Amino acid sequence: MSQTEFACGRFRLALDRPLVMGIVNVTPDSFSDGGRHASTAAAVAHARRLIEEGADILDIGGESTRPGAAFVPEQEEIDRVLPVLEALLGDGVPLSIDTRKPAVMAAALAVGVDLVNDIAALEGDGALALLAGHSAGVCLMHKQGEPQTMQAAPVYSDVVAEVSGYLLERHAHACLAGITAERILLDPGFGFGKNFEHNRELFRALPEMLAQLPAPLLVGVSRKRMLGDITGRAVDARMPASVAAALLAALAGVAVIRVHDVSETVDALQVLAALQCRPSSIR
Ligand code: 8Y4
Repeated sequence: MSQTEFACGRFRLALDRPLVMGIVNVTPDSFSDGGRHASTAAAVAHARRLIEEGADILDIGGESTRPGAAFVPEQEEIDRVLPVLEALLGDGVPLSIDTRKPAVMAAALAVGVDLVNDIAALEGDGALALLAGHSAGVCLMHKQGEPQTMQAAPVYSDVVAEVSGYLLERHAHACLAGITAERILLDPGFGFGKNFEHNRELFRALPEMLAQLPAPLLVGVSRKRMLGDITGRAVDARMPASVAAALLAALAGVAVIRVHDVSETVDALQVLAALQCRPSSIR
């Protein structure tokens, strides 16, 4: 039986349709006015627009994981994201914190964040125990290597087996630590230490991964390079490709789709739900 609900903090989300997670990046302030008002206000305004567009979850991050991005000290990351979380806690939408630093997770959990989206799958010191003491959901993601260097020369003998094996192992660790299974999402981590062929193999294997793994899946391909590899488009022209990929992920049975373009993705998923057809041989 596949899971019908995902428990995360204040919410129990029904999994009878794919959920849309909207991306909110909190960018650093220029400090020209000595304060943090501008970046907080911009992130909160963007988040509220995504809610109006139909986002089911907001994923709030204060550290860029793109190759070449500068390291963000943990207090700086906390100072960026906490005011945004606090401003949005009354908006009625589950809030996710995108971080791999346990200190940032702790600060976000203390103010009531509903989900921890960790690209390091709670491998950080104390992260598993920290989450075990809260009711927040967790997303455990696979990556190979570290964001700075992971795209140099990723190597797998069987990418689907290795990613699935890792996710199964992190799921078991989380459960043993006391995080209940209903709170866990798994994510193959598209683009994180994977070349185009690796990403393609993983994407095409989503239905079998879903059948074999013990938790619902989250997928993030929005605007990523794999879509540039396919279409030849620059990052700011990858919305249609991102919507197409989101639709395919939904068809495969993915539970949560992490996207920049919420309005367009929600429209596409509504069309899918209304008009989805299959060959009559399947029924
Ligand atoms: C353009 C825009 C090009 C964004 C690249 C990117 C995932 C994630 C990221 C993911 C989960 C990104 C935080 C990378 N990707 N979390 N985070 N799954 N769970 N790159 O696939 O968006 S950041």
